[in-house]
Amino acid sequence: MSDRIADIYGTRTPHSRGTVWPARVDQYLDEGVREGDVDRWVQSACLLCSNGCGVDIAVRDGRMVGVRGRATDVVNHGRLGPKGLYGSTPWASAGDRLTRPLVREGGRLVETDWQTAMDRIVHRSTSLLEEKGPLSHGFYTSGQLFLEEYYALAVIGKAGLGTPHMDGNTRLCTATSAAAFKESFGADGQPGSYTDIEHCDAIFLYGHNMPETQTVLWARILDRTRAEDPPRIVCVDPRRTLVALEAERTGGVHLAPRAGTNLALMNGLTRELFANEWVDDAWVGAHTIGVDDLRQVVEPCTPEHVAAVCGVDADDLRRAARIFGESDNVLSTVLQGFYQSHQATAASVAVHNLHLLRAMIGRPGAGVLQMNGQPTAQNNRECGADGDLPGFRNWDNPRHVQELAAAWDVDPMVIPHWAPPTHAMQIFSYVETGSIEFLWISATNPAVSMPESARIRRILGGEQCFVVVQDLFLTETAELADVVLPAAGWGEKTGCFTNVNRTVHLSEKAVDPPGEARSDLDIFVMYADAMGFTTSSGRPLIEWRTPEEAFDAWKAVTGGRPVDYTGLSYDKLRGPTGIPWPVNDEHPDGTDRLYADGVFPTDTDYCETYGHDLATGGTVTETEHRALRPAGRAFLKGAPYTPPHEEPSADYPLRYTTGRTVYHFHTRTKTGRSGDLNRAAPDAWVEISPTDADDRGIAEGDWVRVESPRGAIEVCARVGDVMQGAVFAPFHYGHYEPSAKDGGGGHDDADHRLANELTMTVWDPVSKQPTFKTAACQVTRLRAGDAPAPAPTTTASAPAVDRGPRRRPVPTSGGGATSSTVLTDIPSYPLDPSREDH
Ligand SMILES: Nc1nc2c(c(=O)[nH]1)N[C@H]1C(S)=C(S)[C@@H](COP(=O)(O)OP(=O)(O)OC[C@H]3O[C@@H](n4cnc5c(=O)[nH]c(N)nc54)[C@H](O)[C@@H]3O)O[C@H]1N2
Ligand SMILES: Nc1nc2c(c(=O)[nH]1)N[C@H]1C(S)=C(S)[C@@H](COP(=O)(O)OP(=O)(O)OC[C@H]3O[C@@H](n4cnc5c(=O)[nH]c(N)nc54)[C@H](O)[C@@H]3O)O[C@H]1N2
Ligand code: SF4
Ligand SMILES: [Mo]
Repeated sequence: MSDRIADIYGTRTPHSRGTVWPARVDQYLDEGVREGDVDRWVQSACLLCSNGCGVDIAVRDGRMVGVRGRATDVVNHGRLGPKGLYGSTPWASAGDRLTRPLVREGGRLVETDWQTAMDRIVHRSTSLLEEKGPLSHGFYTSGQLFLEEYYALAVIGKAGLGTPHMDGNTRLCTATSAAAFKESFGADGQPGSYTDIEHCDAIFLYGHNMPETQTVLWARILDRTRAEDPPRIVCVDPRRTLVALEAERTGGVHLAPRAGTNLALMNGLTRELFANEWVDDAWVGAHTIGVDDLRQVVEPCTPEHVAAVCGVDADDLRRAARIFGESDNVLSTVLQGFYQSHQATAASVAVHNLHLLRAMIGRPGAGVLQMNGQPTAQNNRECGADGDLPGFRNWDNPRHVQELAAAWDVDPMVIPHWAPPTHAMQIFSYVETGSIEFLWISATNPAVSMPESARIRRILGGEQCFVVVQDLFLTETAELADVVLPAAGWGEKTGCFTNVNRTVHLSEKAVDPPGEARSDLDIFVMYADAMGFTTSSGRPLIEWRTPEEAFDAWKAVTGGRPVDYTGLSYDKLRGPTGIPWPVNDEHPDGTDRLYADGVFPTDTDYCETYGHDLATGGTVTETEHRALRPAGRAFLKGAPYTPPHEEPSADYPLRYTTGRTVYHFHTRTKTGRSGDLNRAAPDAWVEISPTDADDRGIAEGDWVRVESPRGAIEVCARVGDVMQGAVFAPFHYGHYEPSAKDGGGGHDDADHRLANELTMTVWDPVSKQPTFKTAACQVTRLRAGDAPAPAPTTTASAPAVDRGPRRRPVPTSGGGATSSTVLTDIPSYPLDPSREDH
């Protein structure tokens, strides 16, 4: 029995380079439940981050009572992390689940039946369509539904209504990942594989706190860095995260740039590759376009220049560049420290540039993981409920639109393609100004998660728009809705999802949803039926009724596209492991790594976008694209660094940045209902450097006020390992307060701790991803606290004074987590051990 709150990664299973990561099966069962009590185990994958670990759900008496990692799954080889173990199931039987629809009556939300709730939605929808047309409708969905659900929503929006105003919280999450792929390689699609960890010489983590946000992937890395011949780690993060500690341990480098200066740093690294002749000229000449322009853009960015802009040491930058330049195989991972900054796409594309310049793509150990965050963000991007066209089709290419029109049997003119799809930030502006009057929000909690919270509350709470919210709980957002629909969650419905390295899993229904809650697929189909959407030949637009029928419909539109699912089926996915797409006649067992042949989907007739200018977001036209004759070559694209939208000033002298802790998932609707996790991180805090704390007379645990030009929070201070001048706040804490049973209930001031009160309504010009990582702020001391800040000490949030092992034994009260190591070879995908890349 191990306490996986304190021991986040579990026991090490070190192994040598090039060998298969040993399996270790992690399991959690509710208090009082023993293995023999479990009625059945149901196949699924963990839905608490993009890693998508293979998992079986324990069912007893019709309830989910625990989880067990799947030893045979290529993603996790049996392991689970703290969220997956403790947070996957307790929320499902929480007493405050939504069980009936709610409608607003006389200002209050009251329970009603489905018929009444759906009638209201359909009535508003039809009358707005008649009066104002489809542009009155907006949809804001998620990165946490299933593929089948996104696809249904995409068909409804694009072929039923014909509105371009559809997006997901994926815009806040991985829009930059998709945008960066499209700019460099012509289409979305993760080039790398987790198996690169087993082969690489160095791992660069850019703005990615993997030890807290993909714990199982980090355990996989630790099993290499703690074995012989370890890869060196390079960390790019203004905080001294566990990644930074591992960089120090392995002889790598921790580069701590000032928040908001990523592109300057990347341009410096790129310049070093040119200056030291670490570029593979022959490969670059054959497989890329744009090297001369890139060389020019980065030329001014000497290490000394970068040092001045970013606040890093010039020699540290040189050392990091040398590691990249002299290693045979580098794996790079990128996440929110890059995506949620200004110039997000340019900085993320710069990571691709480094790999392309050194021909480090498509072979074992040399890969890029533009990470996802949410478990099913990838599916939304594939299916197009985020505004993209399904199957990575190009909205600007009439032939691609025609393909969909034929598949759906609708007039191509119904499918919005006359202008770029509307991104989430713009959708909310249209709601604010009244041109969107019907907004349907599913599986996301924007009142907590979108920037500039006061504005979001005003927009959703106003009279100008009819708001539908579809959720498991009465969230901060649902409280503002006109109609609230109770949804079935993970384990209560069947569907597929695809993790960050393209691995598709089937998640089977294990138990019935509570009360009258229904799956999101059923709800969307119910709406389509009630609206009477039909095809050109008069048939119902959506004829499928089951998830599997929806999956088969989806498969049919992926043929011939990069995201090819044609060789997959529910049956195949019931096998030992998830399977990475493309899966087709050519690759019947899936594809571990893309671009092994150095051919990229950039052909003008095939690509997902003609591209953009990275500095301004200006679009490249079809004619311009064709003139470049990309024909399968990747694009090297650069842009000069410009400062963030808001820099420190006399009134707001510090840099405000935000992010996560290992123990909570987003707005805590699930993890806040796990006593184990909640007690490990019960309340908000803010991290400040020892120097900045001293200047303000702030001691550990003191109450402070953190203020930006847009708002303020009052929380306890953790004097921590952030770089001087930076302030870090976790964004998990809205006004939801867990029950006393789960260690909550003590907060009388919960409205003043929401990190997004301070953030800005600004976004990247290419990906349109909003900036959560830079703003200016001031911190002032309010009063002494009565204890250290409620921040974990096991992670990047540890106190600055604590330079020893980071560990706070937080006793787990519930059942327990167990691990058993089975040091046998387990299948790595594809299941052919003779392939040298496994
Ligand atoms: N425990 C947990 N895990 C999660 C989630 C969760 O809520 N909780 N959410 C999932 C989701 S949806 C996502 S998107 C991922 C996010 O995963 P991550 O991106 O790893 O998490 P963040 O904490 O948002 O940001 C990562 C790091 O960016 C750094 N940073 C801040 N500003 C800058 C900057 O200007 N430059 C650089 N280089 N770094 C900067 C922060 O110090 C932070 O350590 O996590 C996924 N996994
Ligand atoms: N300041 C700051 N803000 C941020 C970030 C940051 O780093 N800093 N990160 C951003 C990122 S990357 C992300 S991904 C977002 C996340 O922000 P949100 O998407 O708002 O966060 P969640 O709490 O995951 O919200 C998901 C909602 O869906 C519900 N839900 C779960 N499963 C289902 C289901 O099957 N059906 C339905 N209908 N509902 C379901 C949950 O109860 C929950 O209310 O936050 C963003 N906001
Ligand atoms: S790493 Fe992510 S997918 Fe795996 S168990 Fe943890 S939260 Fe779940
Ligand atoms: Mo995310």
